[in-house]
Amino acid sequence: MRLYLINPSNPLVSIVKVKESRWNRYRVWKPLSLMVLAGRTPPEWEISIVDENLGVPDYSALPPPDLVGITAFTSQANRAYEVANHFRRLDVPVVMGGIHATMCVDEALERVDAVVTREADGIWRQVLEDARQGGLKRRYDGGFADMTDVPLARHDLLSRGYAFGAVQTTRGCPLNCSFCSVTAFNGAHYRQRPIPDVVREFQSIRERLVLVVDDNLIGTRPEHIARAKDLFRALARANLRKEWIAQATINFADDEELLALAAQAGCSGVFIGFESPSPEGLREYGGKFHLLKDRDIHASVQRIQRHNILVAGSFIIGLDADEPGIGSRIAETARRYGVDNLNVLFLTPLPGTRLWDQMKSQDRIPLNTLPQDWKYYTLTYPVARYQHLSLDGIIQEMVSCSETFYSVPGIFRRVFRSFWHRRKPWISLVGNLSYRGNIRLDGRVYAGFKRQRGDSFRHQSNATASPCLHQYENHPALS
Ligand code: B12
Ligand code: SF4
Repeated sequence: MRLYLINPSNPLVSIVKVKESRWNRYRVWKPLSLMVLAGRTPPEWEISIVDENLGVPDYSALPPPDLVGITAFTSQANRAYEVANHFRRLDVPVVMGGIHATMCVDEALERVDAVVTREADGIWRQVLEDARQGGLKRRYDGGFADMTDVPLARHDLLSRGYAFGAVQTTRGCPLNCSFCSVTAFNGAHYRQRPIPDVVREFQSIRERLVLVVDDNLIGTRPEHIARAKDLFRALARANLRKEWIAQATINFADDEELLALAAQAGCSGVFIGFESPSPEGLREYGGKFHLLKDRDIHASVQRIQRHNILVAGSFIIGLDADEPGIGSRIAETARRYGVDNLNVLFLTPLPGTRLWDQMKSQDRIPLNTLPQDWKYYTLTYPVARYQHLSLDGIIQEMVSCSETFYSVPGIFRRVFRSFWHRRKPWISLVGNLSYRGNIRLDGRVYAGFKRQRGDSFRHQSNATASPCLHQYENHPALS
């Protein structure tokens, strides 16, 4: 039995940029979901993982499979349906899973043979068995996986072309920020994989650099932090000779032992979501409000950096509190915090989030020709109507933010600082140049976006109901 597991490209994101800027090799990441599914697939299936972000193959030249599994974030949904259509025309059954199919079940069911909602670890073998017997059901629900039952991902199946390997150690997030899909998808309960499994999986990764995909590697409660310390001790003992980066909340800075253990375990950088430079902005959307308010963030960032760990700060532009001037305000705030890299994203109503419901009810989502418009839901396009910023205005704020933070003197200052403190100046340089290189590309991309979709922002929408279901918003795990 032959199985293709496909990660569809989003032509508007990395694929174009990878070709245009070689630094972006460091920003293409492995589709871990498919490697995890492969780890749960019985040996009678011959598996190929296709990551279209590295190049779209000529599917008709490949041997026809018995089953196709497609993953998709919302931004990839449109391409996912094109790929599904290709295989269904050949009578090959197509199963779709992942975040988008979960949040938009009905839309996906119209375009594929079966949908698996939520985490598929526990149900994937059943899906394969049904497919083998020709009895695929229309819909499966994996629920929340038992973390002792998450298989070791098949890292051997995607071994070339990436700068980073990928691993997951926890799922779920209790903070439930209104713009984020994680709590709705993975639940509010913070679940941790057994440490020996994580160490074994790290050992099976060939790349020296690894992305830990957890939404928050350290968690927020004392027992989470204690587990993170145990994990770091185990990774350090295993002497992996790897460097890894992860996402964490700012409370990472509050425990010197945690920081020291993370550094010993190979942590070389963390992404931290600061979301907004203003308390009003934070209060508006943040489950993180209480972690950030009244904190000396510059001192917290410095404490992390003292352990030779780079800090990339992430902000959102387009909150209701954001007024003209927000772009340079974010750049200035990030400079003041002393972060090594800055990543700013447009506030985007993703299906299944509270923000989606709110903006939808206020008729603030003009990009609603679905599924076609999903390709713009990359957080790098302004897809909504923003309270105090027009389409041109918000784009201008984004450009001015990038130009201010990634100015040549700004880059020089940060890289020199990393060099002076012996804090991975090369990584800092590559990161900064990669972002700077994208400013020019982004300008072209925004111009194209305005040409193609600018009109939608000028009329009030007459949208019909969205095909997305929000069936998990009242799930017990969220209460
Ligand atoms: C790592 C990551 C990335 C990596 C992507 C690596 C990759 N190629 O997969 C990078 C940094 C590149 C990235 C980029 C983006 N990301 Co991202 N990312 C994540 C993160 C943190 C973890 C994903 C992961 O690897 N999980 C581990 C695997 C094992 O879990 P999983 O993917 O959920 O897979 C399980 C199930 O979903 C299911 N499943 C998944 N696929 C399939 C397929 C089949 C056939 C079946 C049966 C089951 C199945 O089974 C798996 C095992 O249980 C998630 C947050 C999260 N918790 O999901 C956000 C998340 C997926 N990203 C998100 C977003 C918005 C983006 C961006 C659009 C925005 C941006 N600019 O950063 C871009 C999109 C790029 C693109 N290609 O279009 C949103 C997606 C929301 C949505 N509705 O689409 C999430 C949920 C975060 C959030 N804040 O809401 N991301
Ligand atoms: S803390 Fe991060 S993962 Fe958790 S809900 Fe907020 S944005 Fe999402």
